[in-house]
Amino acid sequence: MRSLAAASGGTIQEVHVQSIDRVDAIVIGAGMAGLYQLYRLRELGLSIRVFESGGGVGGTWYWNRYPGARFDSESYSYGYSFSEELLQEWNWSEHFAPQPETLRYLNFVADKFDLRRHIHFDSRVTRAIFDEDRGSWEIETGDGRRARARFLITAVGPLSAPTLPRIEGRESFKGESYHTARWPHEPVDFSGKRVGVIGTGATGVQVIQEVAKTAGHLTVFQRTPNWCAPLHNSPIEPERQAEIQASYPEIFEKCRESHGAFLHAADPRSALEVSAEERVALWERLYAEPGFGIWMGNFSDILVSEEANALVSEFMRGKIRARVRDPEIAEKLTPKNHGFGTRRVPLETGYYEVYNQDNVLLVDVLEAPIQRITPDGVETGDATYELDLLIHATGFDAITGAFDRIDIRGRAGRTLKEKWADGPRTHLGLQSAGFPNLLTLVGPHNAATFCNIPRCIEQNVEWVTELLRYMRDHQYQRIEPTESAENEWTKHVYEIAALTLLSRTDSWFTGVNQNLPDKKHTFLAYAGGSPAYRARCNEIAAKGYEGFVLQ
Ligand code: NA7
Repeated sequence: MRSLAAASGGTIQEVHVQSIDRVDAIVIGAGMAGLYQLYRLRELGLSIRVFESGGGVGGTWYWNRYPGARFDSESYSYGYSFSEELLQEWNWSEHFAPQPETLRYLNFVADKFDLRRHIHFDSRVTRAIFDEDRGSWEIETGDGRRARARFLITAVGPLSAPTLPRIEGRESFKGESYHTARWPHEPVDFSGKRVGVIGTGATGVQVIQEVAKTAGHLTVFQRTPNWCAPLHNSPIEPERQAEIQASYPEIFEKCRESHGAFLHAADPRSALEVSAEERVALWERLYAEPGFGIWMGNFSDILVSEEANALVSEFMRGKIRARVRDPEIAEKLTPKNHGFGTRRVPLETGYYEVYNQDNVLLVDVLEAPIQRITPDGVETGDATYELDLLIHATGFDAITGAFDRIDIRGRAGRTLKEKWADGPRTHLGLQSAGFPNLLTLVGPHNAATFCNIPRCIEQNVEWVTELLRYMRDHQYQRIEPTESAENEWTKHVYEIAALTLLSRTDSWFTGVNQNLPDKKHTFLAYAGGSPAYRARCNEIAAKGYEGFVLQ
């Protein structure tokens, strides 16, 4: 294999349009997964080229620059764990860091490990074709680059393909208008403006509570209310910083043992086996604690038993009523069609209190659906809302969307989009039959999709790296799962999902996005938990990659 620099005749920027770079592995995406995969494969001695559609590293943290964007994971449980030096060098300023800090962190990582020189920025991969004769992948990008490699590794992110609302007249709005995941790099000023926000998912909640601070007037267009819980963020004091830096092994061990790789492990008891007083005591404690404890550290059956779930939902309903002054608004903010935790729980800081402000109006678009967007604002069935600025916090074509936006063709020219039209089919969420040497980090049906993502990213990347090492050592050129292993894994994913209330609730986990009427409703994540997933991946590797054909 020729090296990157040799293949391009100099620096990466000098690569000529249409020249084909030949490397060992192509990675799509320079977010958390892509950067770490690049680091590991380079360490293995492979030549790698990364293609990134953004103008810099960071993925999610590059794109999602909207005001209020921040971690819902404890900062120190979110950073990479692979480098002790990095852990000791980097100080998080807050327990739940804001987006600019995370982006700075990822830039720091890219510089520290000298990763940038392998990355093409502003370069979106549009096609990836498997060449059966050569046994390699060839990709093309929107900016006219071509590259060929034996391995194609996607690090495209589960929530990276934004979706705008399917509402008549959307393009006609004459004020400023942004999707939260395509936020401008320059600051946006809300002061004195009439701002509208469509969407009340985890993103909407973060942006609403921030915009409400300065907007002249804010109108929130809510379709489905979500069960939100307090984040309880705070700065990290110097003494705490020292403690954190001394206890990284314990922090990561705790994450490794918990279902979602968070610092919050479920209480093993059933909510139904304890007294009402004990239940409420735990819930009050979790509600008062920072982070996802109320979701991840709750009784073990709140996401599997309707009865347990109804109890915790009632507790959360009480909290909304206590925080929102107007009982009618409190009622509108209370979810009716799903129980607590069955969709992604938005963490908030004063979100409910926003609706006590005089400059904020909640419009329930279930009651009066949005009819159209006009040059001046939004029209619902019964009113017109004039706006200067409209924010779409309308989510993503989750988990499979970023794959569908690339024309990926495997053996016999079959597209991945066609193959996954009725739902993804994979082995371990890492490979799909008919697509040799394509490895999908944080892909559908991979535990990383329901996880404190960096923890699962590290597991995915390390597994892939060991696979490529194994293949090199044993002189294998090609890997592909068997149909039967794929069928078995897919069946397992659905069986596990069926045990949980998540699979019975419309959300991005189940592929429901009303702006994508053709998207198949199925279960896209893996709900069996990261410890079980990791054990299965390790077992398969230990058996010489059982369920995969190596040639
Ligand atoms: P989500 O959770 O998919 O939320 C999107 C929101 O936008 C949700 O409230 C939707 O209501 C709403 N939406 C979308 N289209 C419309 C239209 N046409 N009219 C009214 N309301 C609409 O995306 P987020 O970005 O908030 O969060 C995604 C993940 O990113 C999050 O879970 C974190 O893990 C990070 P609906 O629920 O469909 O009624």
